[in-house]
Amino acid sequence: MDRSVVTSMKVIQADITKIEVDAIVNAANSSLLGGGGVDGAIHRAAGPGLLEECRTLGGCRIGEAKITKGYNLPALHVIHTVGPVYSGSPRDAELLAACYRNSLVLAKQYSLESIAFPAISCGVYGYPMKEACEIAVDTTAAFLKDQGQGLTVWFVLFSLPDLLLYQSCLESISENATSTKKNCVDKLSRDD
Ligand code: AR6
Repeated sequence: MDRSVVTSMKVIQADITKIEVDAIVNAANSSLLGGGGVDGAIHRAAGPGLLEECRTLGGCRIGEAKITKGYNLPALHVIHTVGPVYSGSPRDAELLAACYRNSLVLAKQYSLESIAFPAISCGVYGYPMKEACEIAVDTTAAFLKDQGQGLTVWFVLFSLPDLLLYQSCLESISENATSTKKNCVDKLSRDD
C-alpha cells in the first residue's frame, strides 16, 4: 500500500458534530428528514437550515450520497448517505461500500480536502462493527489509492472499543499492506 494512502486515513474518538473538517458524513435514512443517533445529533447541531435544505433533495437511496451545507456545524458541508439495515446478505457489504465510495466521490467533486465518517449502519441499522470497519477501511483505501490525492479521511468513533478496532485495522494496513483485506481480516481474527 502506498504510504500516502496510509497517512491519509486517521481515526479519532469524538462526537462528529464537533469536528472541523470540510465535510462530515451523516448516517441518514432515505427520507433525509432526520432521525435518531448521529443523524439526530447532526441536525440538532446544524440547526433548522439543514432540514430545510434536506427537504429539497428528494430523499436518498441506500448506498447513495447527497451533499448540503453545514449551517451551524463547524464542518462546512454535510454529506448524507443511507446505509443498509443489516440483514446478513452479501448485498449489505456492497451497499455499505457504496456509501463510503459515493461519499468520497462527492468530496472529490466538491474539491474537499477533509471528510469525517461515523460508523455508518453500526447503530440502529445493526451492522456488526468488525465487518463494517473492514469495509470502511478497505473501500476508503482503494479510493484514496486511485483518486484520493489531497483528501484526508477521518473515521470518527463514539466508543473506545470501536476506536481500538479501527486502529487495529489501520495499523495492519500500515505494517504490510500488500493485501489490505487479508491483513484486516487476519488481524481482527487474531484479536478475537
Ligand atoms: N458522533 C460520532 N458517532 C456517533 C454519534 C456522534 N455524535 N452519535 C452516534 N454515533 P446510528 P445507523 C455512532 O444509529 O446505524 C437514524 O435514526 C453510533 O455509536 O446513528 O446508520 C437515521 O435517521 C454508531 O456507531 O446510524 C437512520 O434511520 C454509529 O454512529 C438510522 O438511525 C451509527 O449509528 C441509521 O442507523
